[in-house]
Amino acid sequence: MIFFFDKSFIIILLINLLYSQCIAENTCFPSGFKIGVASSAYQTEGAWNVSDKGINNWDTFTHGKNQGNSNEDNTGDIASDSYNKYKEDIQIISDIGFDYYRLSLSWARILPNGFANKISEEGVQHYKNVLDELHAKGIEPFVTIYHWDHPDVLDKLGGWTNELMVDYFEDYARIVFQEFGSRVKLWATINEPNINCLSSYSTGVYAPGFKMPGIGPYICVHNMLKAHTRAYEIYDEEFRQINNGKIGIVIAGFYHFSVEENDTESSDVAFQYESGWIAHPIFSKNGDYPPVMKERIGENSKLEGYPRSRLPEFSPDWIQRIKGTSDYFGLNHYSSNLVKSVPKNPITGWINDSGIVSSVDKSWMRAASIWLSVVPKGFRSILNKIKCEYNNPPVFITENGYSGYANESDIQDINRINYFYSYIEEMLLAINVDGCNVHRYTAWSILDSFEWDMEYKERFGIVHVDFNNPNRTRTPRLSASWLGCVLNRRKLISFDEFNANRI
Ligand SMILES: *[C@@H]1O[C@H](CO)[C@@H](O)[C@H](O)[C@H]1NC(C)=O
Ligand SMILES: *[C@@H]1O[C@H](CO)[C@@H](O)[C@H](O)[C@H]1NC(C)=O
Ligand SMILES: *[C@@H]1O[C@H](CO)[C@@H](O)[C@H](O)[C@H]1NC(C)=O
Ligand SMILES: *[C@@H]1O[C@H](CO)[C@@H](O)[C@H](O)[C@H]1NC(C)=O
Ligand SMILES: CC(=O)N[C@H]1CO[C@H](CO)[C@@H](O)[C@@H]1O
Repeated sequence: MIFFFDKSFIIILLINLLYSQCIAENTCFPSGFKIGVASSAYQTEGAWNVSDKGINNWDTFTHGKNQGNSNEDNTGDIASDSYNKYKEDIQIISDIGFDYYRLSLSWARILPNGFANKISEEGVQHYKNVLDELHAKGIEPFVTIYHWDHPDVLDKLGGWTNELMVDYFEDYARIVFQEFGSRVKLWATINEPNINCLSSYSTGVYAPGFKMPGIGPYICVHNMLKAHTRAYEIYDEEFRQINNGKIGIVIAGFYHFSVEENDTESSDVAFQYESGWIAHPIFSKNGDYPPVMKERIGENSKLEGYPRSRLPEFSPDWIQRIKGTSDYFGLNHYSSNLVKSVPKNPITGWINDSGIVSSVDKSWMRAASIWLSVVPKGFRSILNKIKCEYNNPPVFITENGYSGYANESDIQDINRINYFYSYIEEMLLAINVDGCNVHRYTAWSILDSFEWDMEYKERFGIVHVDFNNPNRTRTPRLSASWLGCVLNRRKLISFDEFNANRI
């Protein structure tokens, strides 16, 4: 029994004991689990007209609201000024102790003409500086190639409703891999195609502001799925061997709870119309759009007299090509809702193309954003849905966060800490109890920033930004220091425990 006195054996025993204790308490992250924080280019950078940067879709859209004038109050012209203050931001990220930083690139800063015939040296150099600064601080960059901003000239050509956007995106992606491939090991192609396409081409609250419900969003997602696939293929064929990184897509997903207890269908149908719209073509065994979308949109289109479905069809070749083009499932999850099935009406067909109506439970606490109810248990549910639907793929949580009001002084953001705590707790149950394959967790967002149609009215930052001060002064909120404590201990820590250890 000599081995019993072996030091390393006793250490392993101790580690196992501690590990089983933290599993029992559901406070520990799996070994190798990484925690990061995110932002996006248009929301934070500002510097809309520096050097030879081209005008992008959001410059045009926001300036249009001001009769063509620049105005820092409701545009991203200055935003959080991160273009100029990136070193300060990276220092803050490093001080909190994050493992990685998810940021996006401004297409118009890199390709001012929109096309690949001219690369901006200054634009490329800016991002090399940012990436070098991250590496110098030991922070891993996680780069989103497209987070909703593109050169305005491409919008003049129809934006994402123009199928040639697939080629333009391919050219842009190749340049991005060439320029930054040695500095970046983790890529996301496109952020939330469903939200982007619905807001840009159905409700019209995002650039370019078109209202073409039932048509625009389906074409937009169709082209984005192809563009994503081309970028994935290029990385695979031309860069993976040299750069040895990972590349995937970021998908938005609520969890949808059925209102009626006997309803076994509506939760799944709602999932298919939201996350499944993007995920089914990429992650399912058979590929292509979810069968329920093809059926119901086809039926509605027929009733409406269209000669073909408003949901475009993929050729068998594209179905095969799109399948499997993601090294991880990037999930942006914030909230949940309640859903109910409505039977097909023989004359008007499926309501909302889906046969689903949604609502929220009035008892749920709401953040500043009208769409953001606090429903932590939905996080565990959607992780289990992804596990079951797509055979437990590796999942990276690419966004999760809570919005406060701009008019509230909220440096002591206890609501945000409670949100993070309760959501991370449910994520850990999904991992430690249910066996969901989650590898990363990304808090949204590092800074207060331009919140798209909500401008500066909602604040997601764990760091406050003073937009009335030309210096855009940064002040870390309490949630930044709580997350710092979680990172330091590598353990989910309650607010009380955190508070007791503060001076
Ligand atoms: C850039 O835009 C700002 C307004 O946001 C304006 O004051 C400035 O003159 C512009 N700079 C250049 C180089 O056009
Ligand atoms: C569930 O039960 C309610 C009330 O009995 C009924 O009206 C409804 O049609 C049922 N729904 C389903 C999906 O079976
Ligand atoms: C802040 O604005 C929101 C929405 O306009 C409002 O409901 C809330 O009462 C305001 N809070 C304060 C402290 O003024
Ligand atoms: C902005 O920062 C500069 C340099 O740190 C400082 O001198 C100036 O007072 C600040 N301005 C405001 C309005 O805080
Ligand atoms: C998301 C969406 O389009 N919801 C609509 C579903 O249908 C009902 C009834 O027509 C509308 O009120 C919703 O806006």
